[in-house]
Amino acid sequence: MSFRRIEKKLISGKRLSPQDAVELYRSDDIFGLGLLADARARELNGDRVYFVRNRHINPTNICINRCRFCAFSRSRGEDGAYEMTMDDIMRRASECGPDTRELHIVGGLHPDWPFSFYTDMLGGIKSRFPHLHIKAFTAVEIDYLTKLSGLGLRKTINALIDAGLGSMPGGGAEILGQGVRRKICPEKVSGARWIEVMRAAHKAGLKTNATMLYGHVEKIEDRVDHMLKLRELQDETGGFNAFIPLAYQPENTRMDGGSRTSAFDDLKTIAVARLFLDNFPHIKAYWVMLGVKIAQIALSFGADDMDGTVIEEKIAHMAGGSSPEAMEIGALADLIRRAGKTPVERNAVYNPVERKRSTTTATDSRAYE
Ligand code: V47
Ligand code: SF4
Repeated sequence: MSFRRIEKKLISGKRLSPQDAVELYRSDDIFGLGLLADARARELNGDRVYFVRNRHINPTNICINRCRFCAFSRSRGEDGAYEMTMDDIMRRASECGPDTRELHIVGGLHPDWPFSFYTDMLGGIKSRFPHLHIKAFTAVEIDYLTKLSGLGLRKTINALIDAGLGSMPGGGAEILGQGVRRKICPEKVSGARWIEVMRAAHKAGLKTNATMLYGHVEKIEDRVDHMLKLRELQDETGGFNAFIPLAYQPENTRMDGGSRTSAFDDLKTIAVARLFLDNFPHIKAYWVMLGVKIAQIALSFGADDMDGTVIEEKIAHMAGGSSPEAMEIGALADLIRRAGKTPVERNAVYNPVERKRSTTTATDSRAYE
């Protein structure tokens, strides 16, 4: 394949076509691809790499969908099924220090919890811990909450915003094409519905992310088609903050076989995403799924965000993920610095956090020390 042709296209500001993206994926010139993607990331974000002090809460793993790739979910009454009480959730929120910026809350589609459980949870957290930004509910959960509330999509989203929802994570997207979805998550809402929910969320003023679960049964063309659907919605709404490729973790799932993704595939996916998703401000190297070392290398392949401290990650770890369950803030900043980039602590919606340098009023919103 000719990198020159694609390079020329990029230099002249032309968009990559889906065929270009497939071609880039098929190339084994990982260095050439990395250079192109890193140059693009630098145009957008300089040498800055973002991270956030956050904490995950997964209120329940009981889920009516039981996606085949998901080792986290259980049916009601099954071994390992759990549901947190409101007190359990509040205790976890209360454990966040004053510098924590974001709570990331996602869980299973519980068969019995009413809509009021979710609004009470948001309201309870916001009234006790107003400094915490709540990034919660995948588009799949929002679709389910719409059924529980009976209010329709727009009003359900507005009710959640009124209760304290600040933004939405990007989960549940998997591969948006229906052929793959039928094989890996037949009970889940369609890719078209996922897009519809995200469109409604963006129109209601919420920023969201978008993920892609890769490395299972999908083909390269399915990945590119997935990214094309995201790029088209982003052209329309501008509501996406970050694209997050999620490397499939194959253990304890209900899919036959499957192996871990290769480092080559992980880095190519980050790089192709950076080049093809030209309207996404950020590409996240999610260290939980990639492993810390590949996530660090991904910073030279177009990624400009490392997510955060995370704390109590369950979804990847129940599927055999071997990365740590949390990262210290200093260790994250150090990883970024050692990759030759500048660590920038951000809040949930990518504004740099102003940190006091000393007891004086001087602040430095860029370099993390
Ligand atoms: O929706 C489930 C995926 C997602 C497996 O938006 C799996 O900032 C790999 O979306 N192997 C939840 N992936 C996680 C998620 C996320 C994580 C971090 C940050 C953000 C963000 C979003 O995890 C699910 C599903 O797509 N998942 N099982 C598995 N075995
Ligand atoms: Fe349920 Fe989400 Fe797991 Fe699917 S991926 S089974 S919707 S928790």
